[in-house]
Amino acid sequence: MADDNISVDYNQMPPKIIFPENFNVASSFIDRHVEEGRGDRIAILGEFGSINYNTLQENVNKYGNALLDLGLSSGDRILMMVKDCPDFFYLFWGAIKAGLVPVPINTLLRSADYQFMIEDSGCSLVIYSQESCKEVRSALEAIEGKTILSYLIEGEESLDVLARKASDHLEVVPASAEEDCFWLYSSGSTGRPKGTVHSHKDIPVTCVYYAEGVLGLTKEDICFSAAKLFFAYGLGNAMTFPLWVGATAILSAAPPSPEMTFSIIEEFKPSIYFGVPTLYAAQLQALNYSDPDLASIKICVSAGEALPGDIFRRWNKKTGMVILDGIGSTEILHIFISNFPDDVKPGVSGRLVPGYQAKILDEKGEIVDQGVSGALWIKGDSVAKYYWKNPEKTSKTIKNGWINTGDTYYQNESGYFVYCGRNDDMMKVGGIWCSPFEIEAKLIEHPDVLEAAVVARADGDQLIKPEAFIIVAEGVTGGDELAKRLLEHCKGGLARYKYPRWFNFVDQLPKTATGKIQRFRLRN
Ligand code: 3UK
Repeated sequence: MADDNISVDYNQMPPKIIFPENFNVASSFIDRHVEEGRGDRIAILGEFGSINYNTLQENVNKYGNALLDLGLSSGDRILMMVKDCPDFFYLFWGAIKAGLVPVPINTLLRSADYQFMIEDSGCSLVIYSQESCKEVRSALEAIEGKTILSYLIEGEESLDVLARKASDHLEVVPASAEEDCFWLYSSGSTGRPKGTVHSHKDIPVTCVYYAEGVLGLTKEDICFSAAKLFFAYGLGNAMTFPLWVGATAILSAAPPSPEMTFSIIEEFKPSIYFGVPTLYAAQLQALNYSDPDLASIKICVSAGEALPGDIFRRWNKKTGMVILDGIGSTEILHIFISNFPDDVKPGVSGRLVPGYQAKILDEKGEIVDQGVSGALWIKGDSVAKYYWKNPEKTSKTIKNGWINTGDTYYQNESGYFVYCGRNDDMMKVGGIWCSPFEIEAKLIEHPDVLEAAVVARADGDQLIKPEAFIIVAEGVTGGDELAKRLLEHCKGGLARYKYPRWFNFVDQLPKTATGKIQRFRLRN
């Protein structure tokens, strides 16, 4: 067995990870703990109780067998619109162990988004939670000429029912470190989401470089992520990181809110808490009238969007804790530039995580001088191999192992990386992508709207939200009444977080000579 297992030489800097020739990542994250005698330790914790590593392995095997019993074969994709629950683990790892490719999908999307992803991925199976049932079913119904196999994850006639009847013995399907393992969909400002294909090795790389290297995670830790498992951020925080070191993950399907996070922290006592800036801001407000016991937390992490220095300082004053801001991406899988427990600076993304390389380029593709901003490119062993069915985008974004993050950065005089915004018009709202084009398209659908432009605007907490500038149709008057109707219209067809927080009615929009809206001129 020993030669089949991954080994890490921690004496080297960055640690050197040695993959056996035959490597399926499910062996290291599921089976290894049972084989090494940690089967009785708790892997998952929540309202549903606690699940140890023995039970985890047993269920992973059952789910893997249930998938194979459905007739799926090597390399088949399984889309997962699954809320945070133990079955997410069973399905994800059962698929990988059986040689199938799981694709976790944002559970907050709408049927048109799901329809695109189902068709684009050419998936063989869709598994969804009850909460996503309506949107997923209407997406499946809209697909013509092909019936895609689909199951609820739990309940009557669900995958869970099939799994309970399946064998709990499953041989791991041989794979290799470089082979396709799982995908995540990443958003673009124009165009459609892109299937980002990750290899087996990418998961352990993020665990060794960031979870162990920066956070110093050990098997004694209890991880709690407010970001859900379908984000690369949550997938690492609440699943792959704890499963790598044999630690415990807390799961909750409830939407993150200050009350939800505080009650989980008090009940389950995590040692590491992973949040996003908007939630830290909301928690700070809630701390004005509540006094939860946060004493179990050793480390607070923030990612998904830039953490304003002010939120860092207020959190520190109120709780006595620092927040480690770090930037990660779906393509790089997790955080590659970060603050460190012994080196924290408010308002900067931090230093390179050992194992990754960075370069900042000007428009000509030349490396800029220190202090000058440019496009941030990253190289490292967790970078996605390619975008599914998108060779053009792949060759533009990933070059010789280097990937263009799409972010503008400079390195300050002390060598810290400072975030200056995106190179495109995309914005992050509560850590989730939001395309101005998509909101504009929705607004323009409304008969009272002639033209619309949506830009990012910082609210009172210095957090980004969409703001709309609208030219009304002839004979229509702009104002609060219309704003209210447009708000309802947006909420009707877009994911919950994608609606303008401010409406401005204007006579003109700034345009280039070629008629492109100059969004940067609308930002203030
Ligand atoms: C932005 C940040 C400034 C930045 C992610 C941690 O967010 C994650 O992945 P996504 O693919 O988005 C990537 C983009 O989001 N961003 C993320 N973190 C920060 N900007 N400061 C930050 N700390 O534009 C980046 O290119 O959704 C975060 C771990 C894994 C992830 N996938």
